[in-house]
Amino acid sequence: MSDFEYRKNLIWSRYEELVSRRNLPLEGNGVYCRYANPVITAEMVPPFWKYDFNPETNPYLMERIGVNATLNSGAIKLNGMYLLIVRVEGNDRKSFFAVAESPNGIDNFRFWKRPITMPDTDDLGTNIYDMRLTQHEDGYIYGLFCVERHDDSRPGDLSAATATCGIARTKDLVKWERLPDIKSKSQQRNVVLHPEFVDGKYALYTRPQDSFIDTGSGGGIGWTLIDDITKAEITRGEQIIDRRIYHTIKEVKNGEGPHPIKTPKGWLHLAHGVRNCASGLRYVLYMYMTALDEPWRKIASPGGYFMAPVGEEYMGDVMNVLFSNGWIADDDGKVFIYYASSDTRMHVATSTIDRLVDYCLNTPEDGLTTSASVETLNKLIDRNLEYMAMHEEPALV
Ligand code: BGC
Ligand code: BMA
Repeated sequence: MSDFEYRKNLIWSRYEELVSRRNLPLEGNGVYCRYANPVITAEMVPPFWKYDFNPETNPYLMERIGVNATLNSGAIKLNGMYLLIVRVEGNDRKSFFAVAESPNGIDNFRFWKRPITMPDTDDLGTNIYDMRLTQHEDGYIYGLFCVERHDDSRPGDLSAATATCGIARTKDLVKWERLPDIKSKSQQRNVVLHPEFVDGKYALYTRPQDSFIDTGSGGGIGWTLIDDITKAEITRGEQIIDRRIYHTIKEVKNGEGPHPIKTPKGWLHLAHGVRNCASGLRYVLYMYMTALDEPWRKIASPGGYFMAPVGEEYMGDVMNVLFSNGWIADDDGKVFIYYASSDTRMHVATSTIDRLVDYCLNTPEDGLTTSASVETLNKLIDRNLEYMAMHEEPALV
């Protein structure tokens, strides 16, 4: 066998092994279960996106186009299939969107043949990423994502950039109609479309920020109503519905993850929170709940993070980051939480609506001081000691 044939077999068998391997749940904390393997990695991108398989034009069978990472994916269930709109980042640091599909939501994810060709607006973006998918009651599936451009008002600074919310809609995730970017007086990186009309209008979760990286005076996750989604403009101001707070997991920044899930007890929200430290920004996931009839009114705010990186999740291109912009709630109440670790790979964790509601309603709030935390802890210890004494379990303590 020629070296070319040998390497070709190796490339395909490694790919097949990865895209068809089973994924098994790990023991969890009762709130959710992680899984043994990531669901999508850069190695699971089809080999024909990377190699030229013609021996005449690529005699050494070298990789021609490299893929750096598969991360921050939007998620949706369509026609019984679990679909992720993956942010695929090339070695050139340009991201693009590509759909990967699985029959069960936890393994066997395979990319469709081609990435999405997203139509541009007149003002060409340099990079697009982090799509939130919303199946809206108007009948369209919307994708809202960040469009990054160089900030030409600062010509001397090559790293000066702007973040704007791009918006496109589709019925099948194949053909996309690009709408004008959302007009907003501040920069916007994490905008999410609420799935229902509110007072007959489209509703957005926003994240006002003073500059490209810093949120500055931007107080947290915002809420606003939009008159016309085909010419979206934030004109009513943004009501801050989940604030950043000193010495919490969302001190420096926060942002809505995927759109909230409707439950009989309220809307379940998944978000990311950021706090700084000597080794850089730490991104974790947290949850909150809002009222069913007033999705902007917070009714539960479990303290601390819901998920933070563990083990190899800490490591990757941007260390110490968990980020989520996709989850799927199944009809039977199961929830698939898709999250990326360290801007490198995609994972899944599973839970149920009932467990997540219980988590939100019964996890103590952050009391904002050490004294309050110890007081909260002592209350749990008291209740447990009393319960255990009554039930003759003293040997345990
Ligand atoms: C990157 C994003 C990152 C943002 C802020 C962008 O250039 O592509 O992944 O979140 O900068 O750091
Ligand atoms: C951002 C996000 C993500 C990324 C994170 C960590 O601000 O929007 O794209 O995962 O930083 O780099």
